[in-house]
Amino acid sequence: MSIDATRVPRLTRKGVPPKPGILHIGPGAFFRAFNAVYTDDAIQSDGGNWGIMAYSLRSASAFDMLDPQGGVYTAVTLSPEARTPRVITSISGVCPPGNPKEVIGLIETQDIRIVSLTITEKGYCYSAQTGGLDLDHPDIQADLSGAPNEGIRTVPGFLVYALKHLKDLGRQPFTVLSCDNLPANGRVTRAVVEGFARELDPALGDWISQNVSFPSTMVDRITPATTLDDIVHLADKAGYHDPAVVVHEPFRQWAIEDNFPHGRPAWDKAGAQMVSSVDAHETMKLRCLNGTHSALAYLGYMAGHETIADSVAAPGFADFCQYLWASEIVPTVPAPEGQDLNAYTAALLERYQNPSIRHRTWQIAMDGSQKLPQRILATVLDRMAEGHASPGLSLAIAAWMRYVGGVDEAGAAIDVRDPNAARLRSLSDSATDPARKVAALLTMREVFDPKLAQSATFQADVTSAYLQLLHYGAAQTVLHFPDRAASS
Ligand code: CS2
Repeated sequence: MSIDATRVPRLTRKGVPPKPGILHIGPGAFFRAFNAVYTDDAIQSDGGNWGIMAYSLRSASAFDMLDPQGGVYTAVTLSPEARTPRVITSISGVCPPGNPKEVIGLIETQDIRIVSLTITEKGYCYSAQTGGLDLDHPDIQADLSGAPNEGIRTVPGFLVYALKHLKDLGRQPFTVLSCDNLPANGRVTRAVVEGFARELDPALGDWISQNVSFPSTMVDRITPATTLDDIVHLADKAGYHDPAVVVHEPFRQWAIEDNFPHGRPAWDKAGAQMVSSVDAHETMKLRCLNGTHSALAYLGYMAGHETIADSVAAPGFADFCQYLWASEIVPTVPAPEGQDLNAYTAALLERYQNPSIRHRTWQIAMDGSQKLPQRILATVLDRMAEGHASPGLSLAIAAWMRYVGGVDEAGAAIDVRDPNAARLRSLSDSATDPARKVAALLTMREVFDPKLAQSATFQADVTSAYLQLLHYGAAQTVLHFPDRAASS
């Protein structure tokens, strides 16, 4: 399928873009389906110079798609019944990738007051082991040794060079707003930014610590990668070509710590919850949604399902999900004020079942080594501290171990995308005996807390789940859960 450019014209901006106040790093599909939509709503309801300059340190794809359209694009809401397109105009402009010096200059001249981020877990170069910046990361080492005009590879490096520039000019800093699925994402961002700054110049580290605000946020909207089909559908329906179109579910939730010394858009008028702490929202969302998403991604992929909707439609998978929430996850989650967790998880299952959302298990399976700790292992650890086993989550972990082994149940190769893919594969290949494979993978310190890695019962639970997956396959193991888990 391809687009006939003579048949439909390209989407272009009509009217003047909003004056910018935000620089957003990581202008991928999630940002376009979430941050830019909330900001569009906020500008429409309350005005303000809060347009967004979009920027990627390295990737040209957003620039190539959005720049010819003057930054405008279409966000399509996919409900089970309808596809509803809406043109989003909150992006003021798109910076070409690279050119960090120019972008830092733009922060100064355009009076950018917020730099927001959707850079995925690995973009932070955070080490959970040290609770700070991963100083062994080769890109961090490169950024620490180079000047900004020689190219910046990491977001912590970019933020520090930008803040240093403002400090040197005697200007006020910007607020840094992390919008990634990490617990305490503001505190993590502060830790890596201050860590980088202190390596460069301790006084800069102190200035950032005293002057820069890093509110934490909880973000939620299911946004599968755009497909060619989505682009064609839109061209047929709306009569224009928009390669930057994004598709997303109707649901959205944004909880934000209200700590913006230099102002912010009226995101509250767009439905965002401005709160004093997002910790409870974040734990709820990471464990209930992302935890089961990852469980469904590995088990669903191994069972041969392409999407989350296909997985939860298969026998036993929805029951397995319900079991995970009711018996293992929700008991560890403190409810945010005014939130009923049973209603929350019931709504989650409906969101997963939305047949219009074709969210690939392979997409969610990416970067598991960066996701498992906060999505699944933190829950297992909390349960262990109370003396409880987690057979369902152990099955999800075993499915991840099967997945990173790189071969599916039909013997075909899996395209494992993970910054640690090579190490995971070699740990998996280091033994033929399944119990030894599990033991080898448990030595990944970036993934498994020593309390888990050294727990004989946890290791036995994961090994027994791994053996079941090996002998019966994922579809049968899920279908007969928890009977087989109890009998093994
Ligand atoms: C998903 C998330 O890709 C993934 O890992 O679990 O992107 C998920 O769809 C969002 O967090 C939903 O808000």
